[in-house]
Amino acid sequence: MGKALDGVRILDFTHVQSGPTCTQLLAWFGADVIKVERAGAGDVTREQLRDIPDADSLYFTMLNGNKRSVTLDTKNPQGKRVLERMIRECDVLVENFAPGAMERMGFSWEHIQTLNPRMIVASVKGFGPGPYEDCKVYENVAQCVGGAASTTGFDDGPPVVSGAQIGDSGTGLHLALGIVTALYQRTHTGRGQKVLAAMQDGVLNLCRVKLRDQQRLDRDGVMKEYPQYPNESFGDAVPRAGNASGGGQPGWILKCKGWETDPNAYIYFIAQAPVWDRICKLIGREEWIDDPLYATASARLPHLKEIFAEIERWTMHRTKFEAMAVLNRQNIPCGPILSMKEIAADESLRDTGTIVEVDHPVRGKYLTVGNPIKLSDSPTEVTRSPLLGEHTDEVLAEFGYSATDIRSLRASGAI
Ligand code: CAO
Repeated sequence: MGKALDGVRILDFTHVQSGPTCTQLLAWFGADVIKVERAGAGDVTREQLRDIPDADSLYFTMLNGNKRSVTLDTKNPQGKRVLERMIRECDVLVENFAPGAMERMGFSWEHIQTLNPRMIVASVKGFGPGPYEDCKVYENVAQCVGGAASTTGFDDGPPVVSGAQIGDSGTGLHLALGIVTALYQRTHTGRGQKVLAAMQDGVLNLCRVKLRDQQRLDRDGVMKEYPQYPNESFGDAVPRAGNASGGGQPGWILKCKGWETDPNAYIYFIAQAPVWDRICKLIGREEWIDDPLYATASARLPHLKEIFAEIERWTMHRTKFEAMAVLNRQNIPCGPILSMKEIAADESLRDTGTIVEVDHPVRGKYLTVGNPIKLSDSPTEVTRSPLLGEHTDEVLAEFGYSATDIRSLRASGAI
């Protein structure tokens, strides 16, 4: 069966996490992703957080599946000529170097355009144009400058960053959408274009409900679904909301049986208005169904702490999975707090290809997260990440280099 991006050739200059997430997705959709790395070193994550000596780390292997690896010194004059030939014949160049690195290498947007006007040049940067555009940025910096950290955590504690890599992987997703959109536009215009996904912008996009709340706070001085209401005062910026829901249905994390020893014996419980009567019956508080202090969603807002404490008296006597089963039978939205250990063992995630076991010639078997986006006509087969320079000869031959050319390039240090 064909793949959605069959025939799309991508020159992948990405490293660390944000860019590699993007190109891995495009590879899963069928693009030929040629990862260009520095000879002898490669993507720095190959050796970061290593768990097996001399084997590419899980950090690298889980972000670079389905790609081919070429080593090329793009600062070597012969290496530059190889890169120019590759640019002429590829569709997309993706990079997430520090600002200015492509220009310092001699590959500005203008130069790339003269080589190949159809080329799409896609970049992740920390910031868009403005006072910080020259700054290097990593995941947690992005979470802080995009508004996520100031709105995450509890009111009486410091800002908190999320375990979800919304700065890196989130921006990689945004970039991937920009690339496929530009590829589509090129089918009408014949022209390439620049695609920029700034990490600050990507995080803010994922935090848009908090900018919604800032404007509500500016207008009303209070937000009634926040845990600060009605007992504590609000400042002038959106406060940290603990585990409150970011939407219109109140929610909270509640203890389940075993919470004293198991850090993940909890469930997220949503007190959804349409099932309020079922919640009341389940926890033995039928009188709340008609009590004007509890009967409507707005009447309940000042009592959310008390309501969730009462529901927790029910959940504490069930495991999170027992609670999940009972609540779902009643159509009450909820979700157990799953640990990574539980997720790794989840059979249904393996059945759908969301968790995949891959075999690697040096490290052996490892688990990775497969393609979270399922296309009915473009199935994903997850394959292992490449060894450093594994495909240099193969790829250069495809770009017209003979065995003699490749030997001489190797002798010059270009590859
Ligand atoms: N041949 C020759 N040189 C190469 C090369 C190759 N194949 N591949 C990379 N290089 C060079 C680059 O040209 C650059 O050289 P100069 O500094 O002389 O221009 C150099 O390697 C290092 O690139 P870098 O500055 O991007 O790397 P860094 O480790 O100093 O910074 C990072 C890393 C991530 C902070 C920075 O790349 C960045 O801010 N990127 C944009 C934002 C981003 O994606 N952040 C997410 C990172 S994941 O948390």
